[in-house]
Amino acid sequence: MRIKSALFLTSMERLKPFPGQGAPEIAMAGRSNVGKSSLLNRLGGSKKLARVSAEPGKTRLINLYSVNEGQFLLVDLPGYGFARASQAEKARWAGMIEGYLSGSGHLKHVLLLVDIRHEPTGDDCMMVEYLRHYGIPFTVIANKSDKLSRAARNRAIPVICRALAVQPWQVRCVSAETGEGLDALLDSLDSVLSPPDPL
Ligand SMILES: Nc1nc2c(ncn2[C@@H]2O[C@H](COP(=O)(O)OP(=O)(O)OP(=O)(O)O)[C@@H](O)[C@H]2O)c(=O)[nH]1
Ligand SMILES: [Mg+2]
Repeated sequence: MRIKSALFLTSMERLKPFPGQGAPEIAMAGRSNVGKSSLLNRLGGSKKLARVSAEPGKTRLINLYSVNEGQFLLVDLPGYGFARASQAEKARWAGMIEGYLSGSGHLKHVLLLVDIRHEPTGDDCMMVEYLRHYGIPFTVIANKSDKLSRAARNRAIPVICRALAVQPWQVRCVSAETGEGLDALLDSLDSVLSPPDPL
């Protein structure tokens, strides 16, 4: 698939009805600073769609973007595991993320981003358990592949698979910085958005 247009639709602290609701949704989840907003900008073809920052904790609301004039919505979620946040803030974020994931009737798939250089954390494992519990299909996106050599990537993927109890085919190596792996990721979204008819 090709993304021809992506437009900011709305921001919300908790799920509520919004204009444009009803299109299939693909959400980006992951720890703070793994590159969710960067990936969204890269996919949408504009650095100005979502705010990116070297400081963790940049995205603090659920941000929705309409792709290809409503073909589907990309949802940029606040990052979890932000060490400097207060307990109250962490609880508020968890409520926001869980409220969205469990409450959206239109969520088709979650792109669960991790930083390819780091072993997934307990928070990542909890997110995977949560997605499994609610039966939400997901793909693990190992972002920042530009930071590692090919040999180091090949060592990193099994570590990610083991930590999250996923198979290698459930992990995609990408770089929001260079665009590597994104054409294949977009192609895989075709089948997410229009699953084959049952036999
Ligand atoms: N080298 C490299 N840097 C990246 C890549 N993706 C993101 N970054 C950098 O990582 C930092 C965090 O990126 P964001 O997109 O703001 O991360 P986020 O996951 O949205 O963070 P929160 O909004 O805090 O949850 C920024 O400095 C980005 O430039 C990548 O593929 N390669
Ligand atoms: Mg962000």
